Amino acid sequence: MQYGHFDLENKEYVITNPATPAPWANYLGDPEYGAMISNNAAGYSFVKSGANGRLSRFRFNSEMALPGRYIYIRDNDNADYWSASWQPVGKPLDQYKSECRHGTAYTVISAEYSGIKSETTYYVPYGKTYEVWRAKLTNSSDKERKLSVFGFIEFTNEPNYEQDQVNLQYTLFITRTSFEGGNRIIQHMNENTGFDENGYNGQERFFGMVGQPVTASCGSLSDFIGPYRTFSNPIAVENGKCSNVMNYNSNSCGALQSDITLAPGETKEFIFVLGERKDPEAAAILEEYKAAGKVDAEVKQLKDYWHGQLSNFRVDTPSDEFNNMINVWNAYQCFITFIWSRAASFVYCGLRNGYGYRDTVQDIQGIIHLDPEMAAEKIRFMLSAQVSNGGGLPLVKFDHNAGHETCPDENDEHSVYAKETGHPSYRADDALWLFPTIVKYLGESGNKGFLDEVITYAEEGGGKATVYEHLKNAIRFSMERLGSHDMPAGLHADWNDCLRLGAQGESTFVAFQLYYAMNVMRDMAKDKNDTDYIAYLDGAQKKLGDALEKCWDEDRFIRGIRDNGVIVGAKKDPEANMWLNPQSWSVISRFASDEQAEKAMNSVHDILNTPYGAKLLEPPYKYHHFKGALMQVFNLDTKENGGIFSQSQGWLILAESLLGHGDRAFEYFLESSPAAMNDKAEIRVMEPYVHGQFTESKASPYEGRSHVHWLTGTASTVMVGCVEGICGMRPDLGGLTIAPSIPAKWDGFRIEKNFRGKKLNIAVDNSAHVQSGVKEITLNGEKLTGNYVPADKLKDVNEIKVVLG
Ligand code: IFM
Repeated sequence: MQYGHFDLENKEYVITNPATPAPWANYLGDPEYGAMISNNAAGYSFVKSGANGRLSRFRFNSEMALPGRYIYIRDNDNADYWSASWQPVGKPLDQYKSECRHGTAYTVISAEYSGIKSETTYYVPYGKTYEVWRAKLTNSSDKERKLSVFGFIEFTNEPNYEQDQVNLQYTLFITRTSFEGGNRIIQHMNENTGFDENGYNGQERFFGMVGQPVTASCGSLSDFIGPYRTFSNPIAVENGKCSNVMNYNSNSCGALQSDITLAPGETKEFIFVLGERKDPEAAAILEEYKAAGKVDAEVKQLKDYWHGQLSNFRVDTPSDEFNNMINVWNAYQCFITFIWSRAASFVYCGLRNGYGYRDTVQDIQGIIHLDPEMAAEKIRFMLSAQVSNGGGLPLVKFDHNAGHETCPDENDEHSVYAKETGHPSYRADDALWLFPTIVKYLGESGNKGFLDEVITYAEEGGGKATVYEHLKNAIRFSMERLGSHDMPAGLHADWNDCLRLGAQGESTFVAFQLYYAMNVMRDMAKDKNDTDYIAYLDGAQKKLGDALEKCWDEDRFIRGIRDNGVIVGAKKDPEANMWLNPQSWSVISRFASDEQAEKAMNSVHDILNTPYGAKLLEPPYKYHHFKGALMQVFNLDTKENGGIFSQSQGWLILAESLLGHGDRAFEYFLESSPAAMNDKAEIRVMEPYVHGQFTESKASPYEGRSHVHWLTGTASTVMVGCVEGICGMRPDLGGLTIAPSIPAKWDGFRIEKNFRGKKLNIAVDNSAHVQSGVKEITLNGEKLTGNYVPADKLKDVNEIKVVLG
């Protein structure tokens, strides 16, 4: 079943049936002010931190009415009322028509009911720390209409999410609201805690309106909603009268009522603004919105910014799914994960007040082809969260202070760091993610000097070092923690949070990552003429390779070796005998021989593949788990216990592409692509325009259902799989290798790419109908050797013709 469609031209997803199987969300705002909104205007906002800056409420894990940015409309001639989004009032859909356009950092919800059209645009102005809802109401009937319009938001009583939820004996007694200046509710919080230089005390939030006069207001949640009622039938709306009651020692809200008359065909505009500001500033902000055209100009500014970012890489392929995801939604999601990490969504409650090391370093990869310098800033930040022993801080606090942090003492649950973050020890893989990320940045930017930048280590007394030395240290971290089979120890976990191989147990996934890192470092060392280090790497990598060779088990690589020497993922094992990641990473790391690569990837296809992507392992753990196989807690074929872990699909796409298997690479793209589920939305449930963390697989009665929307590493791995893999765009310091791996049935495709300030128009001709293999490349009419475009041959605008065959 289909609830909407992609509008590629406008970079929007358009929901035409509002009764979606779950709230389908969009992100507004930036790190200073975050806001999420569903297709029915549910959602919440926060200032800077989802944990400590919560401005408006949300009910997580709720099947019931959700708080949101609601606008109610009441017909004062017959007392009928509805909302400008289908929910929360939820009028019958044969009478209520609506359309939601989720765009890049804005959402527009239009509706028509009872001869009244409404169109509400929600956004956070670029670079601002408040949000705007602009509602236009039009009388599409042929008689004059008398309406009351109510804007409504449920405030938190306390910016700390947890306190607001649980410490009610405190939080209920620290706020009061007041109505000020004829157009705004001010929520005062802790107001007796001292006066600032302007004579204002405590913290203040505002919810104001311009455009139409405020007839009445309400700052008390219970007065607005009324006892035994919900957002779907607030007493104030039902009665057509906000009570003008403000809260004191109770829950607060912002509700503003405006009574208007609309002549046939007439349109009136309401602009609601919500934010955290002291009253005089709130008044001044509202004043600005009296200027005609301000909202349209701000929305245009947002579109220009985001569309500009997305236009740095554009594909035009025979696949609408590919075009929509790579040009718009996967790209936008990559920016959102880059900005918000795992901080706040409809699933993440915002309590994780920091960046996961591995997650963030991987997230960066998803935007490098779109904005390498934005990526570089975050890479520097993450390098400053690397400890001088080479490991990454498992959780990097949002207020990270490089050179002054505590760090995990291995396996000491009582260390200061463990107490502060809940993470007792290092992960085996964290700092190894720096290699693919930095190598991609160097290639995209051409900024070789980056390796010589000096960056402070995380911990007190850790000193500083060049990026090149940081990377050497990351390798040292793994090399100093080898198990008895000469492979990196699994430590507290590797990429798989649920796999605890132990301080002596060993992980083949990390071993492949280390093998990859050594390849990257060798290239860098050659460039620096660091001959001693090259010799060291040659020896270390040979030994690691010998160890990995022993991990080959007929047609697959094992997943690891436990502390007690027992193999995890042996072919003979009754459960979990086949794991996805070691197979794809054996190829990505360039370790696997051609024969191993073919066999391993065929095993993946035969054993793990499903209509919705490849499972993480098979069979799931049921009877034969061991203590460190934490995934056993999950239902079968769910999450790490045999679910289709979406992040791993990106590596699979990349691995098949590197092997030149365009058909397989694209098969995996399509199986796991949200866009490909657009007409099966009732199965996927989650938004058909964003990736999730995982999809339930065969053993689940809900095979194909996806979970944990938006904030997931899937965004970046799939993006990399598609850009580097399927599109074959592989830049390095000297230029660009072009090696597409596409479905043989494609006649060709086009790419527009901005590369180091130059424009590349790339046309790939596949009239030979092959899956990969470049026969010829011409750059601005000149035939090149091989499939490499040297950067120094590029003009400002370049026509690149690629012939496959
Ligand atoms: O790799 C992890 C990630 O850090 C958090 N989500 C789950 C992944 C797999 O366990």
